[in-house]
Amino acid sequence: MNEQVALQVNSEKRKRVFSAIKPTGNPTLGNYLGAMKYWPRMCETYDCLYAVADLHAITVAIKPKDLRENSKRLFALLLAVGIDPEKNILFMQSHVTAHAELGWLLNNYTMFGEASRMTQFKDKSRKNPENVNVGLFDYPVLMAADILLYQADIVPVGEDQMQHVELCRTVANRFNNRYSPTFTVPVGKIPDYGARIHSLSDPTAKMGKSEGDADGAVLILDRPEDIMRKFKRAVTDCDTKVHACKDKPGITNLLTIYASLCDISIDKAEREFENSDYAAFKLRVGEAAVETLRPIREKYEALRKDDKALGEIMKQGAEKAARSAYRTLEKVYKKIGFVRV
Ligand code: AQP
Repeated sequence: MNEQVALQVNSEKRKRVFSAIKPTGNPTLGNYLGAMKYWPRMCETYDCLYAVADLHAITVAIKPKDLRENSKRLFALLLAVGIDPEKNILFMQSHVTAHAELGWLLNNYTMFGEASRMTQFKDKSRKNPENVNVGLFDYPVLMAADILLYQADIVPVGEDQMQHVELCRTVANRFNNRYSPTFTVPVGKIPDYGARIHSLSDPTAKMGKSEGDADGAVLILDRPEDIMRKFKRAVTDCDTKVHACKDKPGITNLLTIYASLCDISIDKAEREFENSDYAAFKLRVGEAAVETLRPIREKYEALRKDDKALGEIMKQGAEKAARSAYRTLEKVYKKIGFVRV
């Protein structure tokens, strides 16, 4: 086997990764530690596709100018965290219309009861009772379409999205069993640390980007002084020991953040702070966040100076993604029995 053929065979065996993030607000440290941080490294082992899930963003009310700005900002941030568009396929979901098409088709293979059980739907409906729209309910089906279009093997996600990946597996298996093997049934992969980062002001709640939790959510693009202020104010408890356990959600959250920022275990983080008081501990976690996020913010600011170049990267990414997506979509149409000409 010559070298070129060997390389090709090798690359054919590589598993495929797909993940996405929706441009609903300003991305947080939770989004970074639960997902984005791991994405750039994965292309060393896998074929990776990453999307800005803009179609998902309209399941909550959003102004046109915010959707536009959030989408560009998130796309630039994904580049700034290190996703190389030459080694990964990075694109805007709405630029590949196959997502909406497969989403509709898969609605017919998803049971109402299954979609009704999704915790995120229940949570978001409770928080926004005035806008419980069908899109919000259908979100996990569109997410299944996102993943299945690319025959992804692995879906890196934070803990909150695992239930949606399970639904995707159910739908894929149902379709494969009804017709014949069509979709790769993916597995969800959550990081060892950082799978669920909580709010700094309410450590029982998730750190979310669209919750309006000004002091509780650290933004990836926050200025260092704002990051430090948020960590200094982080809710702890009336004990003094820096130790992770269920009775100390604030300290546990801060230890999780620190361990994840420094790529160390929680045990190691606990040992590092065994002689520290809470104030010194919070200061150090804040500094670690500043050190990690500063180069990302700087790279982001440089990228945003040229939105035209950003648009070109989006275009090229969508072209590459579309090749794979329409192959799957065509297969699905044929299996169901649509006339294709
Ligand atoms: N707090 C978090 N801890 C760990 N991981 C998180 N993720 C989100 N929040 C945390 C992970 O980030 C990825 C992209 O998320 P998304 O924007 O597609 O959806 P989401 O989970 O609904 O994120 P948000 O920030 O909470 O957005 P809003 O507030 O708009 O709903 C996912 O892999 C997610 O697990």
